[in-house]
Amino acid sequence: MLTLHNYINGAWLPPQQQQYFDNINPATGEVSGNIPDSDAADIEQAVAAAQAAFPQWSAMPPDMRAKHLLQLAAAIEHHLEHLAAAESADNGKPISVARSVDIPRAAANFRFFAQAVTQFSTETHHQPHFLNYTLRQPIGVVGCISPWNLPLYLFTWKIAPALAAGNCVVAKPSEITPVTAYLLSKLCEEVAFPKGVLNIVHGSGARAGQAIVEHRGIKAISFTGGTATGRKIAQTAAPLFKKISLELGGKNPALVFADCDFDATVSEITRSAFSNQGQICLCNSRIYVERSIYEPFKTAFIEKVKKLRTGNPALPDTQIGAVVSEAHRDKILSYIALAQQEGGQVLCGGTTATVEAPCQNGFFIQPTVIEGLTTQCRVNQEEIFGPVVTLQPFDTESEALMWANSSDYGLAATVWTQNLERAHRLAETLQSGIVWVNCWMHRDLRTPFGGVKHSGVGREGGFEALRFFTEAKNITIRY
Ligand code: TXE
Repeated sequence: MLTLHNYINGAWLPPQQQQYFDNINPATGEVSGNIPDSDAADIEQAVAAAQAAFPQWSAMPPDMRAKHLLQLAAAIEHHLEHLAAAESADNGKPISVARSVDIPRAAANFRFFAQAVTQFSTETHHQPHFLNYTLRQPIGVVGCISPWNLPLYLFTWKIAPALAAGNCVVAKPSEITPVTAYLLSKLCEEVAFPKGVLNIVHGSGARAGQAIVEHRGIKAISFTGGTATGRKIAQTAAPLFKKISLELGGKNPALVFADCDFDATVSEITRSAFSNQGQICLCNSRIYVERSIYEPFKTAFIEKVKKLRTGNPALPDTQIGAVVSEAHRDKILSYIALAQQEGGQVLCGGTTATVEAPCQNGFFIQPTVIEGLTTQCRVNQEEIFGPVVTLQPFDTESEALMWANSSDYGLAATVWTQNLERAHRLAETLQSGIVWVNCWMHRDLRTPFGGVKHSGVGREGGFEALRFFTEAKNITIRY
């Protein structure tokens, strides 16, 4: 049993109200620890620590700040095995995924933004006798709120640019998967990270999260999570004139054309549909296939999906682990039931999966493929965020495009074709922040990352993130 503490001003503190809730291991259903149920008083303490640390941290030359971030990156790499095991146990994801994706990416986030800030430059604009230049100054104390699907990966994706840009941070990981954020606080001590610069407070969204968004000393909020939560955060932050960056849900289409590289496409779509049990905002959940290859695609895809190994996430050859919680499992199952009511046929999966001890009470769902639904039905419009995808045949490119765009979401779309003109045409017209052609989730940390429509506001990644976490100040000199 691991009892977590808040990390404030370089010290580990219990929540002031001394209240905790249970942390549940989703693969076993058992209680694995206690999580502080922090409230506004704990956030107040964290903000005070961050404000006190700000003058020194923000005045530090970028390469010195970078040095501290690089030390954290190295510490994450040094403890990769321990962090990966903790992430897998906390989230239910296969250990192989935590080891090869989540934890390496957390280190890469710190390393990338450490380097980026040393290359971050500002603009000058010249007129006769006047020189305008722009300062990009850190905002002050900022709030970072992250979700449970890629816990340390997304937590550090926000914290790293915020710190690199010279801000001090009050951060809250998801209360469903808080352990690796807690372990990160231990690494801060190991590398003598300056006290008060990064403060990590644990607790629920309604109490601790809401207190971060409401606190007047916190000048910007970077959030990743559900669209409904994003709306609530925007409502709270707008009258306080806070900067916000919201990375929200997705209902991502895959457009598969008859001229695609068939085998590679079937393999990649299996990955894009079911990686991390479908719990990545970038996963493809609506798969549109050109009618002439619909039947062969369906057969090959189902065959591949049936071969995915669902099991104990701690075992090295498991490909599909547990979904994150009992409540989330039930939500996903309710969408599978809804699909049947809406006229869909389940081609594979469709129920919970039985996994042997010690995972007999865990929250497992078989990878599920459904056909026979219309684009407009709820299952094809609402984010399920689990191992459930739909297949639908299309006749023309314009029909596929119309269906792809007929969603409130617009995060990431994929296009599978060997026709270069078509690829460019669709890349331009898909309503989506990201379009991948013949690939999925290929990430370059320098690129803008984020969605349109209900998938979010603002962009993360590269200099976009450093711009978000700074205020531009224009200075004009007459000479
Ligand atoms: O996320 P929440 P939930 C989607 C997915 C999922 C749904 C709900 O469809 O089923 O969202 O998931 C904090 N003020 N995504 O409820 O609530 C919360 O404590 C401030 C997509 O688990 O959005 C956590 O740290 N903070 C997504 C974080 O917000 C608040 C990944 C995210 O939790 C808050 C996860 C409040 N009022 C879920 N309420 C993606 N885009 O990748 C909650 N939080």
